Amino acid sequence: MLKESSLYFVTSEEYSAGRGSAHVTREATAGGADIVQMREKGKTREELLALGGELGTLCRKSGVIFIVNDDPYLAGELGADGVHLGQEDIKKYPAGECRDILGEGRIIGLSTHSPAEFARANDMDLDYIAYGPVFPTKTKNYHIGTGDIEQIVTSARKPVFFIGGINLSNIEVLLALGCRNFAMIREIAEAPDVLTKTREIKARILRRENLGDM
Ligand code: 3NM
Repeated sequence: MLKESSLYFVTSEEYSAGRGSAHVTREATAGGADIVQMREKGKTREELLALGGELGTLCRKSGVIFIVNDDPYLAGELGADGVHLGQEDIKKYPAGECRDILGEGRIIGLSTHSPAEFARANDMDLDYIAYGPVFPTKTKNYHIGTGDIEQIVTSARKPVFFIGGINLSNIEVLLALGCRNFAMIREIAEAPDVLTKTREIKARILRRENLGDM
């Protein structure tokens, strides 16, 4: 289900310029986002169930993978394609337990924030790993830079989604280092024209794929 090169949109109503996440997600999926993660820190479980129902339906209609942040039970209740865990979440819900909760064939992803965390995740029963924040971002008070990325790319045994402060201009640095999968909030959610911006980012990622590994 996960592709060789892909664009992963992470929702955040806080950074959506006054628009709802369902609206922004509809535009992002129309523009070519391959994966959508519902990540809404300020919402109650009830609100997440309502929004998640809406996002799940529109992702299914457009053949987009739908992931729920933090909570495998919520992901299961929503019939999502998978769950994305942070370093604290996975202590509470180890990957095997998530598979029991979610059932066969579901996707489990984990955030990592250093080469050491990445190396541990590389040995776990996960479907993908997120690595970041690569560049400065509003949602974290630090970033880890690009120094270790080549080593991350060459050692990875599953798809790696680079995240944190990525935009249409600095993505060039990551593409040149061999990165193929990218996750973003603000570059997409804050865009005045979400559809066009998503389409531009996706085209840039796929152009890299078409050029091969030269
Ligand atoms: N997780 P933006 S960075 C949600 O490094 C999140 O694990 C990160 O938002 C991590 O694209 C990040 O606006 C924020 O920088 C991504």
